[in-house]
Amino acid sequence: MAITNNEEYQALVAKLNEYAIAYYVYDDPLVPDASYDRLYKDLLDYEALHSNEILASSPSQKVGAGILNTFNAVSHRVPLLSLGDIFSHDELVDFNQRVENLCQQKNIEYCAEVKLDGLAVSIIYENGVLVKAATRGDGKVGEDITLNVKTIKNIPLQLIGKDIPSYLDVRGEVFMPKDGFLSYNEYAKKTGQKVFANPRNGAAGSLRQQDPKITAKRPLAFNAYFVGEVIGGNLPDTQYDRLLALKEFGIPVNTNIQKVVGVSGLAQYYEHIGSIRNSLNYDIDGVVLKVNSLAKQQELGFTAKVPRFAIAYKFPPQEEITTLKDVEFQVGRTGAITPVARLEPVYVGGVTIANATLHNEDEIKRLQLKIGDKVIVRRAGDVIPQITKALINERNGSEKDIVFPSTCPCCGSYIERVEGEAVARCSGGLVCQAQLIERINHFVSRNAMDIEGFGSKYVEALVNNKILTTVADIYSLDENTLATLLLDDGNEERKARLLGSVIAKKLIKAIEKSKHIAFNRFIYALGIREVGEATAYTLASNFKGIKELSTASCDDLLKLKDVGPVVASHIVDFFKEEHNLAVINSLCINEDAPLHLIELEQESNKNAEGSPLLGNTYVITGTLSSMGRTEAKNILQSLGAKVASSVSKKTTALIAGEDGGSKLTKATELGVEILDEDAFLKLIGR
Ligand code: D41
Repeated sequence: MAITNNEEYQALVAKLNEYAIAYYVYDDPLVPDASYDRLYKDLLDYEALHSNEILASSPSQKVGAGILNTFNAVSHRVPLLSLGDIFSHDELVDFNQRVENLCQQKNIEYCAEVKLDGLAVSIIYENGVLVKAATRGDGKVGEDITLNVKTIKNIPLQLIGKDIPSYLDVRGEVFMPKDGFLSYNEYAKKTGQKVFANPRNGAAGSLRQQDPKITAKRPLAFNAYFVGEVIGGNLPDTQYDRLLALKEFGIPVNTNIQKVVGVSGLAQYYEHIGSIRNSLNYDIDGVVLKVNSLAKQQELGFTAKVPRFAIAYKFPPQEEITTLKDVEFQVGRTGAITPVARLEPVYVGGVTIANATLHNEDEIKRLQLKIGDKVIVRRAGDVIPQITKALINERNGSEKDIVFPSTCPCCGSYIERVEGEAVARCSGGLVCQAQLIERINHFVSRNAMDIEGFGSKYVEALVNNKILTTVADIYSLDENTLATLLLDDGNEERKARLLGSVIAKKLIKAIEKSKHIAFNRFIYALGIREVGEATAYTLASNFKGIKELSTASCDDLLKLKDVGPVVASHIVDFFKEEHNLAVINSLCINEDAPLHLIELEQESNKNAEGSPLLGNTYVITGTLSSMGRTEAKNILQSLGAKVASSVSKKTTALIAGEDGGSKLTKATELGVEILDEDAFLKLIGR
């Protein structure tokens, strides 16, 4: 029964949407699959001939249209809050007590929900049509994932029912059901694609696709749990009834929601959900408890980040017993040597675990671990699995000691362990390949050498192709090498692409620009352990150049304020290492060295009155783009100023980064001088 005109077409779209809601949301199909398929084919036939009439709410739009090159930022009109969490009955009692006190009422009614382990999203419907969907992001600004969300089967593109609001912001969780996760992984294994470690990663990875057609093929689902904002219509005034109202509109809501009263009701719900947890077709990591009355919710309000009217009551982490087969040692990107446990694979909370981190040598000693031991592994949500206990009584005598290596498994350099520190590190500094990418990333970063456009993607490619073997190699890069370098842009669907000559030109220019650099920035760029920007600044203000600094003794360094014995020894050790010196020589000492370091005014030359900022008091607010607030505070203090946390009449000036907030208002009221970031940088002589 082919359709012939737009009126019939619109009716068919509405009908198919209703069928889809009955099937996916109510789990109660109105027609057999074959009938749906026939009607759907009619729809496609019509759309093929009338592409200008295709409705945004047509089910055909669910297969994934368009391509996302980047995910645009979306500002949430009403922020997406996070949830506070609790782990025990005592904390539950406290939570309820607080609510009772603030509402001055006993026997509070709650809406109890399962806590889905997925990703929070906001979906906007205007006059019943899905127009926008965004990730939570930082709560204020998320990413536009509309095209991807539209492909999720149980999300209606068009709402049904009466009294549909003109504007509706639905909050909920996108997740990957367990059955879909398992069958997707089967398929991925067969076709040589990446398998997901758990359903949550599956959901995250699928939502982050740039091609919605890929998202469309992933088994995702959505459950609504809150109304962020509503205009028009008349939604009920309790959380529970609102969720039912959403369901009336065709929006999927979890079936395990329940109204309960008081601590006993909450505790019973928690126990009940805990007991059916494994039989559910989705991962949950606890329950979410919300004061049911919206009026009370408003009365209770929010703390800085989380609502007072709701809490996540999490389940304890899950544990299993398995065997420790071996321990291997990995070199991290910062040189940290981490022991990794290889385990007899074991199923814990729906995920097979074959590896666990052991953190460091102390942890191995604390656990009294031996290879061959039976161990307890624990998985807590998304956290890396851990070994919590060795079952020492179960030993049979064949267990072997774990031997910590004395040299780096990557570069063979000596492994150092600083007294009082748990982490062992490769001393290979600027030469160890395992650390190189991280080192170069830091070296080129904004507050260091500030080589603009030198993204980590390029660094990785250049290191992997052995074009960069130390940071010094940056200055012998040429445009051709860069331009012809094959780069994988990380998109799983696209082939590696050529780094265009445009980017290469820009990069060469940026590298050129970095050749004249203030000494303090260069020191910071070297990535000496625990030498941040403030310490680098102190060093540059007390040593004329790299030669003076590199030959300074611990005693020389200890004379400087805010250089303690640990930092001093890191600095001395760094300049003792010959590999490091060779790199520094070729960067700025040898005759043809590329860098020209700009000397800072020396502390010893500054006027006898001491620092120019002595006696001044500053307050810092907002986000500075050139450094963190702590860094800014350290620098001000190193110049003799005080840094206070709130604005008063005594404040010399307020240093205001982006998004200043209430301190900015206060300073304006009090007539306190306000310095923007540029003025601040000038003040500290940058
Ligand atoms: O199932 C969930 N993961 C869930 C998350 C839920 N059932 N309810 C939630 N309610 C909220 C408030 C009360 C703040 C609207 C939440 C979340 N928030 C949430 N999820 C991630 C961040 C916040």
